Amino acid sequence: MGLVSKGPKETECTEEQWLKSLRKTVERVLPIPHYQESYGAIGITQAEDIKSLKDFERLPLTTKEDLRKNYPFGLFAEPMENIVRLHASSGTTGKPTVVGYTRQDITLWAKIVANGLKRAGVTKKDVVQIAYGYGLFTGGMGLHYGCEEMGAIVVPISGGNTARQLMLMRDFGTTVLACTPSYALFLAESLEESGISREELKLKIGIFGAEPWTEGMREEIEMRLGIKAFDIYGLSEIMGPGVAMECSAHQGLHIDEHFYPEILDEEGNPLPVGERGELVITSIEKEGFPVLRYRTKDLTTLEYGTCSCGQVGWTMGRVSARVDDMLIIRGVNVFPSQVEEAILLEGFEPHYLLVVYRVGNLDQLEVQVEVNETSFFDEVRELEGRQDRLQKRIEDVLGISVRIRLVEPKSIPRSEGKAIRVIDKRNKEG
Ligand code: DLL
Repeated sequence: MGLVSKGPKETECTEEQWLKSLRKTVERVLPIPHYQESYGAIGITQAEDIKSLKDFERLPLTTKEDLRKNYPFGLFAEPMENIVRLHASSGTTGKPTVVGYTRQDITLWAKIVANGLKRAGVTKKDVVQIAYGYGLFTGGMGLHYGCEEMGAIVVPISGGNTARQLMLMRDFGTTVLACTPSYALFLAESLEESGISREELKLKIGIFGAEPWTEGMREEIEMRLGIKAFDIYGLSEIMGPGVAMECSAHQGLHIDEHFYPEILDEEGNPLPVGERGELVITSIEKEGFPVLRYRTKDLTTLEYGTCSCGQVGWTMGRVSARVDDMLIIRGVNVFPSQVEEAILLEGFEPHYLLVVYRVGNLDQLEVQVEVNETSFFDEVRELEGRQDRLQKRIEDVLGISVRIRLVEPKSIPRSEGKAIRVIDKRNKEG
């Protein structure tokens, strides 16, 4: 069943409700100099100036750059004495983006995550092993508070230490695993070598997110761990994990009602329901760090309707990529997820690396793909055949020539958090 594509823009009553909530967020941010200045420039000086969703959609977008310019606390809407927690983005260069939560924000976040987990079938009887990193990254703490809110048993193990993860998974009777999909795959691989059998585990649900992953990757993880895998989406600037999450119908990720989503094209114009573009989010009811029309840089689609699980509201498609992740190779747009799909379809495991480099003035793409232990000992001719088929498939999808390099089992570094899929050597080579 697909969702009924009918936006709240068509139903006056829902538009009124959204407007009321959005005006509250506008009211909350207007005392902040950044918003005062940028909204003032288009004649918005009070929340009542926003008379319709159309007016709202004229408000300037907020970018990561705006957050950086106001580093660290310039966009907080509450005095510091009311802030009880800080998190920060995992950016590798420059200043991180910092977000602050009031006590009520933390309570709200926990409720939002708990609701998402319930939709995936998690109950208070579950033992949830949280292998997302704890710390400034929102993954660990976000899931932690959500699980506690619903009364589940939390195992706050954080990321890494894989042998210990598996031992405790068995000894504590873990039923739910929460981590990045790439780490879940690494855990599956390590389990097969650990001497612990799958039958000794009670695992049944996986809560995976924080990085793009494909349907093929889901199938691979579900098969190897014997679980049902659910996609969880979020970003620190908006709140952290839980902004959207899949239910057992797996028909997209339900966006929690505390977030107002839009999809925009590259120029920032609204796209109709169902079209793929950049997700923009406004928070509702957040106190410490409310954010309006935030450009997530995540590419997805939006739909509005009733899911077969009974939930009514916005759903988003799987985030296939970030605008930032798009490689431009010889003028062609390339996303790592396109390569991942092809790799899985040709029966390889999703351990791969895209290496982009330049020979003379020409961009080259090398796709390194691991072979597993079994196929490593296959006839050379058989392996060459698979390599050729993979090359053809990737070239058909991307429309550019690529070089495939099959590499030894376990030679591509495994990730304990967000996987690194691309090495772009072009800039370094000048
Ligand atoms: O990754 C929050 C999170 C933690 C989400 C745990 C889910 C689970 P950041 O470090 O700020 O926050 O990174 C946010 O990660 O803009 C997306 O590009 C990507 N991302 C997050 N969830 C998904 C997902 C956390 N389910 C950035 N699918 C976002 C694809 C995702 N990409």
